[in-house]
Amino acid sequence: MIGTGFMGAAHSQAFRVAPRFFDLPFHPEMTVIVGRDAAKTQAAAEKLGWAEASTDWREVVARDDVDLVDICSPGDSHAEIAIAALQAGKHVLCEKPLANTVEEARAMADAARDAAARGIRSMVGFSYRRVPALTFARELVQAGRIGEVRQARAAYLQDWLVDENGPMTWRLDKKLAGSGSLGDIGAHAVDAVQFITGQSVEQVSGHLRTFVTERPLLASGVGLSGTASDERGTVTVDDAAWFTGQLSGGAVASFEATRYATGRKNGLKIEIFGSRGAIVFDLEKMNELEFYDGADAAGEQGFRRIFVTEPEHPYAAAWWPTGHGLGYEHPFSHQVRDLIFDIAEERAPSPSFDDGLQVQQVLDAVERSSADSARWTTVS
Ligand code: SOE
Repeated sequence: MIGTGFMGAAHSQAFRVAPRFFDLPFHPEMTVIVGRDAAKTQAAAEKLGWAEASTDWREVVARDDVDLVDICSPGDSHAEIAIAALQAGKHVLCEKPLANTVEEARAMADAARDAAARGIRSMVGFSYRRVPALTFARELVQAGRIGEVRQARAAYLQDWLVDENGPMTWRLDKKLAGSGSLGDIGAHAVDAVQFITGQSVEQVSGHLRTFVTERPLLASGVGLSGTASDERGTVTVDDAAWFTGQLSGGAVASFEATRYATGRKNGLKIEIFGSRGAIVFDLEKMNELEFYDGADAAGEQGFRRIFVTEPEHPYAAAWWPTGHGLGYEHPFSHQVRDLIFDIAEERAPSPSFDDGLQVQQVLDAVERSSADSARWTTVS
């Protein structure tokens, strides 16, 4: 495990828990976690369940007793670590967005394809694909239950940056994070729409905006919960991104991503409208899916709320009795489950690094469009 922060903790939980709920072909052994600070990494190893701690990722990805490397560090380190791990013959799981730039993402996708020829697997961590209600939405749409998809709306809204005196975090530094709301959460919106509809974003018209351009530097602690110093730093990423897109199958889409939507905590709302029905998903109600079936009798039509907690639903049977819902952390376990099966059954995991590259190209097109008065820009 590379990284001891938010995602390092979420992915560690998944490796601890997945084998206890799913019958897996291999049992993951949590060998070593890597961070920059020796004492903090040792504490993280103990807390998160890793046998050892290290501050040297190069030494770790070369170890014979490491088969899988999970990259949860900030985006500026993804490419170097992933490529080294793949070349050392390790399977790789890498957090989204795949990289900070298209060039890095392309190098990673090339390395992943070379490694795949040697039986080495790689996956990018768009975990929300594995929220049961979202996976189920894709099943309905792909089975033609809403007919031909014409319109998609996706808004990923959070509010954790609303306080303009909240201290800087690495997520506000373009060098470390690549972009702001766009890559951190807009990437999820893009991936989810493409995953559900099976159509890819081909053209975009985008706007990016930074509301708070300077913040106090961090004196101690981590991120926004840390304490602010008297010195100030410059925010170099977007605070909000909004864009429209044309999809490969002829549908149109709109996307919003912001960490300034006061009152919205972790709302990823996705609406897909087709010629015969519609679906609505909201991450703040992640065990539910709304489904409008145009095949219902005329006087009985309306959105029905499906509680996606039944054994018939994706992943749900492994967990709790019917009706007992799941939370933010469960999709990470589903990710681990699927990756381990892919490795054991010698299958290409999904989403692949090529999928991660394609999302990166969408993000890049939005940035180019925004810099050019929102001109229609081809994803390339
Ligand atoms: C991870 O999947 C992730 O995108 C984080 O990187 C975001 O910061 C979080 O808000 C949503 O989940």
